[in-house]
Amino acid sequence: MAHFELNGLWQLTSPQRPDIDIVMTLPGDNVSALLQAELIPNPYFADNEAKVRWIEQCDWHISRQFEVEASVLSAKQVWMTLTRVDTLATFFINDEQVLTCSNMFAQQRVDIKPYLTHGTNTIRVEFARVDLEGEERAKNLPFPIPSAMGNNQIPHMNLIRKTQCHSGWDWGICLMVSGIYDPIQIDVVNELWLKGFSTEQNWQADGSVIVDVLVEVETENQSHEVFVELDGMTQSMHTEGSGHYHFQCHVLEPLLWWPAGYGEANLYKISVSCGEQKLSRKLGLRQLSLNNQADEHGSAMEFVVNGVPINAKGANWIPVDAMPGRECDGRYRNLLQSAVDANMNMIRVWGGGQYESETFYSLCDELGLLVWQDMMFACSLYPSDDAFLKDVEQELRFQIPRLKEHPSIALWCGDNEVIGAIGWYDESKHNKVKYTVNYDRLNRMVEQVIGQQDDSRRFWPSSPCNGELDFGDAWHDDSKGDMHFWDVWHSGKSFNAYLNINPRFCSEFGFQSWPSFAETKQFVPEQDWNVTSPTFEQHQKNPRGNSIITEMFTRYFRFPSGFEQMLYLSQVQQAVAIKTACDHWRAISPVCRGMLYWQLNDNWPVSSWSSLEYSGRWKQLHYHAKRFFAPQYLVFSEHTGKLSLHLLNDAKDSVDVSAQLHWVNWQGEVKQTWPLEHSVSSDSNTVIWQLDESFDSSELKSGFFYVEAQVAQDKITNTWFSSHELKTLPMERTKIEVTIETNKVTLVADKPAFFVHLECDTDGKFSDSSLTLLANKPVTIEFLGSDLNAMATSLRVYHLMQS
Ligand code: BMA
Repeated sequence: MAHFELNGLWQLTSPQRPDIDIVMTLPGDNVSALLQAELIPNPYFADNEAKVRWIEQCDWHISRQFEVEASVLSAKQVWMTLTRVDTLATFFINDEQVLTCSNMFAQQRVDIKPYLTHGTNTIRVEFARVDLEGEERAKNLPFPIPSAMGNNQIPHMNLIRKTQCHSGWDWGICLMVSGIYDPIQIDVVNELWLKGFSTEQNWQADGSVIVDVLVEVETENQSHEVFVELDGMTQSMHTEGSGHYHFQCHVLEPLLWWPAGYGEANLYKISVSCGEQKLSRKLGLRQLSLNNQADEHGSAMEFVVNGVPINAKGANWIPVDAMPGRECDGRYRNLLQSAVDANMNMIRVWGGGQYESETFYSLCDELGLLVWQDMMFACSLYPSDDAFLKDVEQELRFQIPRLKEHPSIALWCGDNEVIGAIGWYDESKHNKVKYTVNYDRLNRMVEQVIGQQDDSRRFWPSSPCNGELDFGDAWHDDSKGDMHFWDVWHSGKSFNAYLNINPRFCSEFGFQSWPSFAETKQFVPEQDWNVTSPTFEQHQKNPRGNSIITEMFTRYFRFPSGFEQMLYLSQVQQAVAIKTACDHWRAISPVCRGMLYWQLNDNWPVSSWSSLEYSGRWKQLHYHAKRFFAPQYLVFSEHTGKLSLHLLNDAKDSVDVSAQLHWVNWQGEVKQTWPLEHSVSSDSNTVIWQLDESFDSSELKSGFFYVEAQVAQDKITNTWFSSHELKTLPMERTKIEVTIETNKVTLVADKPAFFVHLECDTDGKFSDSSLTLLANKPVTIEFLGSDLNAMATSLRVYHLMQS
């Protein structure tokens, strides 16, 4: 069986723009192609977004030629397989219509043999306007289905199965891209086609696992020998004709797959072969369940892997790039590696984006990142008529079997915030019963179809959600289910609001920052280096965003002295906000078993809630996350009424920790030290110190607590201030001496310095940053990048008192 792909160079044209005839690379998108051909300015630079919006008002055609040999024409069938076709696309081969696509998330397969001729063939794809189709569909609805116009700049996107944030979001540029983002696969089938295989794990009481393998073969009734290879064992079977063939492989002592921080993410290679055809994949052997048992606090929301309850720590994921043609393997790896480097073990694939590429899930498998997988619905209401349900069912019948093979997938979640959205729109607010039934028709179908494809994982109706058929307020009810807590950012409450809730699992909470100065230089012309400039306002999609950041400065900090310091301080503020939440929720462990902040990444350079900038650069929050998500962590908390130091150990083994707690005044004198030696068991939360009466609490404003500990290779530190209002604390002015030797940067401060942050204009992160420096205690930080010279010449060291 021959196999080829129709990737590479195509021609891009538009009937509305006869002047355009350029090259477009597949997999790829039309906007990237126009940019590459220099027909548009970079949409990510300055306020260029508006200058490229004409693209969405055109139809786009792509075409190429390919050669077909006689052997292809004599084959039984020639199958073309399409995935991630964005979105309303009609395919023609040699001017004959072959198929139409209208769901970016579905797979299409068609036998193209009847359309092929010997020699040169032409394939053409015509992409139609999604906005017009949306309007058409809206006219034919039995009742209005409101869409997320606060986020989307184009109405009725909810009626079309396309990545919802393509038309903009409260962090997203509106680029109504078209294109094809996976290779176009052509399979030339003769008498045999090894179509695919799926696996199921049946765990035995003795800890072994029987892997059931179902192999799909299509053949002209000949008999064949099929082989399945796993863990050094090979099974074979004689097959007669087309069908599904069942194999069983018994793995007696499985090396388990563990999430990051709990053990190795062991993977086995499994291969299925028949004749010359071979399919392989990686398999992770693990048991996973979701515990929702009622308890004294409400009911649990706890993932259990291989019998071990997991403290899920991580962030929400949005698409890598608003121009999907730029989503290359290297960028996926870089972002996901950064997640693991910050001690994350769970990523939520958010419903306004896309079912991700194979690259994404394979990396999560490899890195030990659990995946909370939303279905692709977000913040809008959605139809429940037969045509729409059928459309969605088709996508699930492709996506679920594909994704369920990945050990990283932990949960199927129905949507993002669609239950909540029933209460947001006038139409539905005033007719809740009708819209709730409408919601449930779609949600129920999604649940049923998922259940038919995979009964090994739980279905969770929505995020946030208090539980099955519970349409309560999961933005505020912290007793059950997963919560989205937005009272601080969107409702303007103080950081203390994080301390007033004890969520069982917080799957969204976030705080924005501006991009770093290094990032800013990449997309903001110098005359716009000002937070109210046209560029900055164009790159802030949350209408009150810049005001919230600035207003919060006035609550907590002394006002920054200029543009660069404003950028820096916005990232301090973001880190403090999210750390406040995570520190508290870790201190109440195991009540809270999950925290996924909004959001990990950016899909273009923008002011947002992300901890990684568009370039992949770590914001200060990301350095803090590395500390506050560490499996072993020391955290200060007052939730018991007394200032306490908790030692957290999330790992499944016990650990010995030897820590030093210091009380230090602003001048830098260490006034008191408590040596703390502890051996703590697995999955534990232990109070190892409390502030007692011997300490004069009226002194608390005269300094800060600083704790440091060594656990194996890792250093844990934490700093405690008596107030979030850092502006009220009489910190001293500090001078920091910086010396650079090759990739090592040594910092010495003459007084304590806080949020000491290193930034440079070249790629690469630092081994630590946004940290506390004690007086006259040198700290050496490594630069983890390649261009040492560029680092040394552009290095800037920021700290709080300098801002
Ligand atoms: C959440 C998300 C996104 C949004 C974010 C910030 O609720 O689901 O829709 O970007 O809030 O507002």
